[in-house]
Amino acid sequence: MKIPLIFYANPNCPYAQRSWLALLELQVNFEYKEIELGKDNKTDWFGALNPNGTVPTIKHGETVVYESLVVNEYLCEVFGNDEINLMPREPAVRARARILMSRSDTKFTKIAYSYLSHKRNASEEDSVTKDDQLRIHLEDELRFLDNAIGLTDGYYFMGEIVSLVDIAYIPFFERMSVALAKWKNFEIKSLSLPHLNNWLDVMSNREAYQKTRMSPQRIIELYSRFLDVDYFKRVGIAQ
Ligand SMILES: N[C@@H](CCC(=O)N[C@@H](CS)C(=O)NCC(=O)O)C(=O)O
Repeated sequence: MKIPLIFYANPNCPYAQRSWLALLELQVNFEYKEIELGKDNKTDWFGALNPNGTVPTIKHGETVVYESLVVNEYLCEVFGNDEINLMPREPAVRARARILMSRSDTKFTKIAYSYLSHKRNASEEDSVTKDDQLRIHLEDELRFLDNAIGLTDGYYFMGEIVSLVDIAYIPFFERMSVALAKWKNFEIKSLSLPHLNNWLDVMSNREAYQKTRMSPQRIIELYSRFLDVDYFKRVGIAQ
């Protein structure tokens, strides 16, 4: 008998999207339970599953796992097989995959959301300089990522096969491509980042990704509200 898997998520959450993508790419059967953030995740029953009160969380039989990158490695270990696996086999290559995944949270998202959240005030010289510094920092990070893909023989971060690394980054690129263009006039696609821009095209064509992606209109609607209340600074994703 198959062990049931419940996936607690919210369609607006990029971290939950990571695990949704891993479930789809690994062709796992699961039950999707939508969690209303600020409400369901504050309940005792959800706190008993995940003391951090965050999505994604999964319950696989009696096993509960949370933290998107940890959930995704668990899914690979349990459901990956010789045909479909989202982690490389070689320990050295696995280590590189983990370094890149960790970087998506410790560097890329922080840098991108800090730039997006910075309110430029053209009348203040300092503010203009700060905005430029944040943009340059982001451009450097994007170049690093472009170079990381360029080091491999394939279109993906780990080479020819899609992996958890691609899955860790794509939900944030989805949001940033739209939000930075709208609020910062910053178009990732117009930069000379051949590997990264090719990766964005290749990822956009994946069936699993197409099932999980948010429309540009929805991103703008949601992020307008978030930026109005300085949400990204409040939750610590932006500095
Ligand atoms: N580090 C966590 C971050 C997850 C996270 O922050 N999720 C947000 C939604 S995008 C959440 O559940 N927030 C709780 C809340 O809004 O109350 C992960 O990778 O899973």
